[in-house]
Amino acid sequence: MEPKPVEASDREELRELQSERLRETVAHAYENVPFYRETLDEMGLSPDDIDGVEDITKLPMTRKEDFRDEYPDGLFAVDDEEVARIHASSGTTGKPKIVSYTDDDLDVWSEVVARSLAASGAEEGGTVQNAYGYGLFTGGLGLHYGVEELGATVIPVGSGGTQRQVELMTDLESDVFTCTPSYALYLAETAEEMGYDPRELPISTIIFGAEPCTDPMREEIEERLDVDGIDIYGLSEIIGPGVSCECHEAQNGLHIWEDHFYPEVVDPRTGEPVEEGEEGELVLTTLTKEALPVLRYRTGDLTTLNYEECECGRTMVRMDNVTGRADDLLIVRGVNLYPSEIEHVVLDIDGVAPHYRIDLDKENNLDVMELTIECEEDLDRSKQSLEKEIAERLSNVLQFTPDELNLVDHGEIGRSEVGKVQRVYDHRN
Ligand code: DLL
Repeated sequence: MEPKPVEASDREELRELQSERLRETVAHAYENVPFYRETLDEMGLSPDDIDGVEDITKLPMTRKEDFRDEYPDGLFAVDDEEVARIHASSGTTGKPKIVSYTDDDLDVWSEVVARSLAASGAEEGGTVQNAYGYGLFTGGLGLHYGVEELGATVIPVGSGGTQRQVELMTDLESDVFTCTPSYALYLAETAEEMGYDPRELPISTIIFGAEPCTDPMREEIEERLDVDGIDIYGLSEIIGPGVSCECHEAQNGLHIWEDHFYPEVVDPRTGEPVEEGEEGELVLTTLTKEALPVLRYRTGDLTTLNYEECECGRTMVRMDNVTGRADDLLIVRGVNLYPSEIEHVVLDIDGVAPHYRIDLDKENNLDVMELTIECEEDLDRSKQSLEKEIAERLSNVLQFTPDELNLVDHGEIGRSEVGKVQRVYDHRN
């Protein structure tokens, strides 16, 4: 499907629209959210000081802790009667972040997810099988209403029940499957165990998100299931899935729907904007949210913005796929490492299956890291040679060798059918 006109806006016109919406958002937040009013007052800033997006860096940043401190509804900008829906995002610790939507917010959400689906190649009249969890998690219902908005058929299976997923997609000829990247691999394994050839399943596109997916992992998904793997990104605090999505034409960066979300990239240590094209932490401002306007939200996600024209015709900026978060950084005996860097090196090696876990511990006050990796089912080389290659590559590329490297057989690392995959287990505290 052709992009909607707004997706291919003239960038000057887009900037004007963003500026107008930013002014409205700041005024709305100031008038209706005591947290923002107090913060702006303390900074000696009035909404009138914000003329347009060029002034955005004057505004305060919002952090995850602010959601926790204002739990449950301190950041809401509308009365209870106007809230049409609540979702929540659970962190590993503490209270969940509660997020809310008015009817208009839900319309915007459906619209941006429908755009994402269209960008992925999904079509009106097609069939989308949705395997994101329904409930407080934004994945299930977020995708669901986007599919309806697109005019496709949604099969609301939700997460888990993998054999049933396989049977349903075969019987109902689903074209598109939506799930986390780790679940896409689990689907392939389950289909194989059931006697299907995963490449022969009817789905031609998998729209994956909610957790990081490195390039080798994406290749594995595309190869094993013979699909286009399309990355969709989003977070509850901003709206849910549908902040940005790849187009199937380029599959090279996720178009951010900039008429609703204003992106910046900052240095995660200082919060200062980075040079254009440099990597840093994504900061997002909502431009149209009513129930929960959010100014300059520190997402924690690391990315780069690319303003070059895209072959699909969309002019909206592309963000690099997110393979790490600023707080994912592992510091092991002073060496800084991201789990995604390890994944990148390891999954590129022949014989390695895309399942691994990292365990961190302390021994005699020293950090120790144990890396456990699964071998492919039909491993056609010796485990010793594989182990040697993994250790050498890690040492060459990352100047790092795990204290313990375990190669285990296919299926030995637990799979999770629901929720987000966990690969790092830090037992140090
Ligand atoms: O995960 C929303 C979502 C649902 C996105 C379904 C895509 C598909 P939260 O549970 O609030 O919302 O988690 C948001 O998940 O800050 C990222 O760290 C991570 N994340 C989301 N999408 C991606 C992605 C949903 N495509 C947090 N790649 C975000 C990497 C992602 N990380």
